[in-house]
Amino acid sequence: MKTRRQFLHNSLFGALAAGAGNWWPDAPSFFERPAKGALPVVIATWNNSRATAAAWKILSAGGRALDAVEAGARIPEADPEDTSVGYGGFPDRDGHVTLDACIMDEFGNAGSVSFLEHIMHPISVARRVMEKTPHVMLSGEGALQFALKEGFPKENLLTEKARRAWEEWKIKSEYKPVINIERHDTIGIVAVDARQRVAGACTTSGMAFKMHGRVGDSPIIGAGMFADNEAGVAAATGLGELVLKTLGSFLIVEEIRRGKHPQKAVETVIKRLAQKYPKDVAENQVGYVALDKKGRHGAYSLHPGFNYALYRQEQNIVFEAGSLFHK
Ligand code: SD4
Repeated sequence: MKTRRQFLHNSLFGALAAGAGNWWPDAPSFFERPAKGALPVVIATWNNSRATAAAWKILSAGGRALDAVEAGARIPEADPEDTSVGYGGFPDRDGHVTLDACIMDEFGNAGSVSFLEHIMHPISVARRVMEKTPHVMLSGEGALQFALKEGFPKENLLTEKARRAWEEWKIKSEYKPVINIERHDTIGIVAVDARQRVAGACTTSGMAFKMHGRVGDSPIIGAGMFADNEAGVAAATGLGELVLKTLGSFLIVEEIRRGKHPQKAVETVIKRLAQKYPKDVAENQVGYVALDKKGRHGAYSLHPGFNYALYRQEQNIVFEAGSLFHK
């Protein structure tokens, strides 16, 4: 008869052996070394090359991917000309600028804020949620109270430009999202540092003139962004409702974990979206950026017009992404 100790030993050994298939061969990038010069690397949605430059400053000095993506995300957050992120973001249909953001580090820690008003840097509040609370997500008034307690200043984020756009929108009050008419939007920024640590951040004022209280994909871990140090990291932009329904960033990282190149992974997920929601994808844009642990990148969207900033090997370049549909 087996002793209890033998039984435990055998079960544990058996479970590890059986489970090995799940956490070893599925994560080839965990073992393979990146090509020389492939790291560090940072990629951001849209023409956010000032953000990738801020991130690169940290990465090229041997810094941590988490610090890099936070520094990058703070650039459009503070830019009054960027009408999709932070200060200067277009308000909801009641005139409130409400912000969503999330962040993840190489340990799988995550922090997020949604429906946050009056704070210029929601990405840094999300990081505080991650580091200073036992929670992942704070929302609305509670997120604001936490931010104020942490010393973030309360500010008016509605610029004159955004207020005028809202006044104009109110004339027709047409509640209809549009495919990226501007060449910038939500920033998703993801990085792998020189020590092969991954991190990601995503921050937005969400859909312009949305319903009051609407929260998109950007603060939702796995939808707007997802990072897993065994595989890679991905982030989304575009119509949050579509990203939410497919947990796109999570799915991309899982495809990478199964051995796909990040480019193939983002293409797979965009195709999945089109198969599942053929009507919705016709008139709406979604785009993704992704990196694997080896520093290889991917970017792809539903429609033409999506671009991304890639900083690697001392070069910061904005590229046009490929798309599933063509003009
Ligand atoms: C959202 N994906 O809130 C974000 C940002 C956005 O067009 O609306 N981009 O849905």
